[in-house]
Amino acid sequence: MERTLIIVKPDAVQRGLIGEIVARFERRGLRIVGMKFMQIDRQLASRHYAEHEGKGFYESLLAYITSAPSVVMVLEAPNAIELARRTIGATKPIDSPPGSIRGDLGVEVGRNLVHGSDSAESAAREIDLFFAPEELVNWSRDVDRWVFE
Ligand code: DAT
Ligand code: MG
Repeated sequence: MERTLIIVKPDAVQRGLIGEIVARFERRGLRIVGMKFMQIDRQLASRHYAEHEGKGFYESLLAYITSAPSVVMVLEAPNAIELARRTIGATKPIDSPPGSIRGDLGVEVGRNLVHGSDSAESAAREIDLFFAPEELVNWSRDVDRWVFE
């Protein structure tokens, strides 16, 4: 089992797309083990996006992610990180195929709706940033045997 951190970003929340986006991960079969509604502050945002510090888009990225509430969640499945990244699409909506979240719902890279961890190391780091261990629920679904082999 693998875990990944997903953020339904402020533009998606403002556009009323929380349900649409969560439903895509749910329908795909990923199991939700943590979820919260929060406004990310600058300190947390700068830690989350530390790898992008110094890049041209860094300041606008922090302004965007802190501008309004987000939904942050941890999803679980075999290969959850790659599954979620493919469900999300490419970084730029214009490069994202129809059927992906960014390909169906997005226009601009600075309003790309959703974040997903890009590696096992990032996932561990990001989950630890956003969730205390007791906020994550270890559980199984009755349907798991029809989703996971
Ligand atoms: P991803 O969100 O697909 O993992 P990333 O980690 O490379 O992409 O970048 C984080 C966010 O920063 C991305 O979702 C949008 C923004 N961003 C990335 N590259 C950008 C660029 N060239 N111009 C503007 N914003 C960019
Ligand atoms: Mg990234």
